[in-house]
Amino acid sequence: MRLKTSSSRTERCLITGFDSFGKFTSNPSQRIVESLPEEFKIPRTNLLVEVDTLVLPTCCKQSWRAIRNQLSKNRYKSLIMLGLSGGRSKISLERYALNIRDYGIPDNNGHRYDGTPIYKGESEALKTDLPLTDLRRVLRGKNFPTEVSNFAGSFICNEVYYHALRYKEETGALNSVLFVHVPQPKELARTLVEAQHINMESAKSAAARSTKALQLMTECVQEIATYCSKLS
Ligand code: PCA
Repeated sequence: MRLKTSSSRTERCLITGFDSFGKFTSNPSQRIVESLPEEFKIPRTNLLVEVDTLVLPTCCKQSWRAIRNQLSKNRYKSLIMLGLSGGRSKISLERYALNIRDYGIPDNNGHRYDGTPIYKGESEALKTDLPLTDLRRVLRGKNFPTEVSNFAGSFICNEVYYHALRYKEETGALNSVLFVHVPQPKELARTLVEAQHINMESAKSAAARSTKALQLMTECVQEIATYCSKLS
């Protein structure tokens, strides 16, 4: 049940993850969205954030269709999309989406593209207007290992990001749009151990460390939703 006091202001946020794809048997972005609370209050404010989530099929057609359909149902202030980037060791705030489909592997429905535009004749790249270096400062200040990335790849994550930034430009409907690539929990755990992160002290086994890393990513996503919800 969603609770609301009369003096609180509510901001809606849509947060999406992807199902497993390619050689990956699970996708941390899915596990993160499944662990997020339905709503949370931002401390020391009267702001309540309502969180809707979607787990998207890793398919060029179905993924954006599902997001657009959900966007048409409610007035969202923020759209935060998550996806796995296998090779990374930190949480990446993506700055750009490219107008390109250049898949190294087929998507989950067998679609494959080799360097074709998503929208013919449109901008080569779109950029989020969120102040990413400030967001990174805030997140690092809370001990989340975060980086700004200038390349979201050329597969489905890049593609939904391009669609979403274009949708924001065309409709003006969203205040914030951001794509966040997350690492594998065990990679983030390694980063946290190397940084002697306080969260890792009590985790003795590799499995316990991965669980902690996943929890930390979920908290980080909540911080990103907080940041976006506070922006005017
Ligand atoms: N990562 C892929 C697609 C789904 C996901 O989680 C990507 O980076 O495009």
